[in-house]
Amino acid sequence: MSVDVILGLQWGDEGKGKIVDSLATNYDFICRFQGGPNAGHTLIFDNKKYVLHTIPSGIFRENIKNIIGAGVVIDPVILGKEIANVEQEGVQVRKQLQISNRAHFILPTHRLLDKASEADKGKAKIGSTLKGIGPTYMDKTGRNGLRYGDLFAPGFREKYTKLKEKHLRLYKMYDEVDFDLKGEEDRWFESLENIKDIPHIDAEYILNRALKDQKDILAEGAQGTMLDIEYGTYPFVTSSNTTTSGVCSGLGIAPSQIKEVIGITKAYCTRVGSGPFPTELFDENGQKLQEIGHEFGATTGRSRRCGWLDLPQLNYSIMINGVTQLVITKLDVLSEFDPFMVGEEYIIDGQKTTDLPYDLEAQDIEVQYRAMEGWNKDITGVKKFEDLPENARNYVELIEEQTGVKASIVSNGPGRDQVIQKE
Ligand code: 2SA
Ligand code: MG
Repeated sequence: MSVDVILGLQWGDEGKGKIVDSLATNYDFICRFQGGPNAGHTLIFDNKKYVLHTIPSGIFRENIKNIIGAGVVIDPVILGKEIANVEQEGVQVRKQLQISNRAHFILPTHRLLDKASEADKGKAKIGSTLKGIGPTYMDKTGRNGLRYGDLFAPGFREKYTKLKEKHLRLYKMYDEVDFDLKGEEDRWFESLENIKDIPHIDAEYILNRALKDQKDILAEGAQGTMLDIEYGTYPFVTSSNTTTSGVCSGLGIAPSQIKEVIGITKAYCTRVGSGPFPTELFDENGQKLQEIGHEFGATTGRSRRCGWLDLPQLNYSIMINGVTQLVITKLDVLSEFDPFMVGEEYIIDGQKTTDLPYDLEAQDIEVQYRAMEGWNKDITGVKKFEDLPENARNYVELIEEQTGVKASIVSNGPGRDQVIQKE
């Protein structure tokens, strides 16, 4: 019937996986539309933790089809491992998962180039996850890529070799990095055999026909708005469109099909990798947020930089995505802060503004904060919005007021059931 979107409004790790999992039963299809195994979507239920990188977060719900769309890039080694892990839990992956013929492959040499390019940048490195994301999207837009559907057509090996050889010529530009190409290639081809029987589909037809048949689709974003190739903090971004527009190109559906855009924001901010972050904290509060919030990369284990919520940044993301409802996650992490802060305005060259400059990094930004009273109380067991302490409710209402968007869900812990429906 329509497509709803869930995406991150910050720099990723807003808790999208958990929210997708908890809303999944309302949908017939859950689809990833961009990014690749640089994503780490964490789901916790039955006292177990699962991290998904390429597979959509609806995979643990029966009777839901999970689709990896055209805009996604796939590393067969990582996908093969994910499939094995999920299968161990009794999920019938081969029935529930389908892959677009148009999705591009990450080759071992894409990862080699990612590593060499980051090393070459030295201090100016992006802080990439080293999963080969940038080089793969470069080959896609450069019209050299290898697609999932190619695996089932003649000449796959030849196409692979041609692309690999091009990569090795490019690699000569860089200083050598440590990389076992032979071993990586062997694993890559072995893994192809493991994933080959996942149905490969023309996802654009499947999804558009499903919409005609009154089915509901949820598009699951990866990374966050500030990592969008167009509107993020360029060049410290990922290489895909992480925003609502990426849903249309990444799944082959029209903008008119999109109904709800559910924007996920943490109650504070984090960023992993390099690049500007106006409300970043370098004091004990930053460390405390990191510890209490367990702020470590789900894919690389890197520690995440932490700071207060940034309203100009949040409003920018809401604007770019056309957010219709907010989900505020990790509110429980703030229970131990009194007071805590929220960034309200920037001062750039002596001028107050709530607009994000196009090059956040080039500007000397001073953030004006509002102090918020804490609630000093564990809220992880709260089930109803009315039962939250007054100051916690005040904070949620302040965010709603300052953004003009209502919060539909507040999340107060990592578990599947730790979600408070608000409206
Ligand atoms: P890349 O690998 O080329 O996409 O990296 C480019 C920038 O994008 C950032 N990035 C991310 N930021 C937050 N979370 C991501 N996923 C993992 C997670 C990351 C991890 O869920 O924790 O485990 O470290 C993600 N993926 C990419 C990246 O840090 C670069 O700044
Ligand atoms: Mg993550």
